[in-house]
Amino acid sequence: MFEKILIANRGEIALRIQRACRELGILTVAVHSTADAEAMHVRLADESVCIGPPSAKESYLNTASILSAARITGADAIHPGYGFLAENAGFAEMVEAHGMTFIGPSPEHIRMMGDKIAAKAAMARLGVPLVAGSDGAVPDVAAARSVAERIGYPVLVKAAAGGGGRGMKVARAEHEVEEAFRLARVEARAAFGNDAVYMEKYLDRPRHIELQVVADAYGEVVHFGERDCSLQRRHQTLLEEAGSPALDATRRDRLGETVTGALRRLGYRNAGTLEFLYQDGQFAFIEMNTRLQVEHPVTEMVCGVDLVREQIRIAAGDALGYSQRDIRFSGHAIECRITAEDPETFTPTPGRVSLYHAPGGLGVRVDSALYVGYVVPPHYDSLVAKLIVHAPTRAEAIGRARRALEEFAVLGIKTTIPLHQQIMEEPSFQAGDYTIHWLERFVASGRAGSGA
Ligand code: MV4
Repeated sequence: MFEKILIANRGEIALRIQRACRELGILTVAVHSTADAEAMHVRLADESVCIGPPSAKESYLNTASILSAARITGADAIHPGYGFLAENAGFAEMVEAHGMTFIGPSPEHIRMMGDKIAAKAAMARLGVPLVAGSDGAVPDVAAARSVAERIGYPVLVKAAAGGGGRGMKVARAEHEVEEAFRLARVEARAAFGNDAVYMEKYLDRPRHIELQVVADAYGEVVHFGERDCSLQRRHQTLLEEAGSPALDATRRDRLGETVTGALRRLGYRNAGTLEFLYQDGQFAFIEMNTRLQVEHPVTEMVCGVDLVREQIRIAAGDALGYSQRDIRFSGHAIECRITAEDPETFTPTPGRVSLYHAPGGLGVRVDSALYVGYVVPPHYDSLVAKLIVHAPTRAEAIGRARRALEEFAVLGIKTTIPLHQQIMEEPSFQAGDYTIHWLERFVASGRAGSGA
């Protein structure tokens, strides 16, 4: 097992990884920008190294600085968390070239899944269902027209290097294809330096459901069920659930079997998440994330597993030591992402936290790096806390979330806590009746306002 892990991240996820390390008896090294000198992840680590100025590019994305920090402190592995360098295949290679272990998949698999065309081709070959679309990259407008003709309108043009919605354009009829194709290409080139695009049939009211997988270095692959991440606005997820209100155990098992079989044949290792669109009872694979995700705690609560511990054990060469039939799903979990934003306008509100009181009690978990007197810096993601509730049924989980949100006190900055409280009161949310468009409409309806 490793003796010392450098955690190349900040905030709640850096703390989350430190906690797993400590329980495994592993020392931790925090890295931080000058803006994060007083941050909780620095205070709680065994050692810390300043790696640069506030801008992420010069600190948390500064590979040279992070690798030297690892060298100097004698770390034998690096955990990247999510975001920043988590899906950077070149960084994973550099870590290994410096004689350390990257806690994640192989650089080859990170690179493959970063190219959405390659990822889809691999999954198609392995029997995972896809949306109807182009067979690989679409070279020009004429080819785009003929794909659209074959699959039917509306269609989406997507960037191969995309994700998060950038470089994605819809065409609802033939006269819109040329513009969609050109805009997607231009946006993709500007955002990713790669203008390859592909096409899919546009699904108009899908849910976003993802499957958590974990694989060891010896071919054992298991899944820990699905998460429903449909409640999002402008590609930022606000709330996640495990399991999905739209699935039953039979559908989950069937999808899980297809996916674990595929990843076994691919030789995938460590944790990963396959993203699907789910509409009219059909799954369509869209992307695979080769990292630990923000919303991993809902899976941990329903499966009773420590996913970060599993990532570390696998990277150290441990066998999983259990198989799919040992995994049980118990109850329902909901995560509310609490960000330092105005709950009505979504404008970031960095500043000093003057009071902080986290909820507790049965089935309540809070992952946060906040404390009284902490100043939320303006330079990074605005996520400041995750409230995770777990209960025997979904209705009880909603009741528990309501109670916990009421107890939660964060003063000095605005947060999205009131918005979460309003969502919990909405009958269609309570019924589990929502798609990826639900939150946008809820916010537009004014029911998310302060007067509701
Ligand atoms: C789609 C889609 C509808 N049809 N693909 C958005 C970002 C990227 N991760 C995939 N995305 C979508 N792909 C087809 N064929 C709708 C979306 C989409 C979406 C997907 C998941 C979560 C939130 C979303 C918000 C808007 C659009």
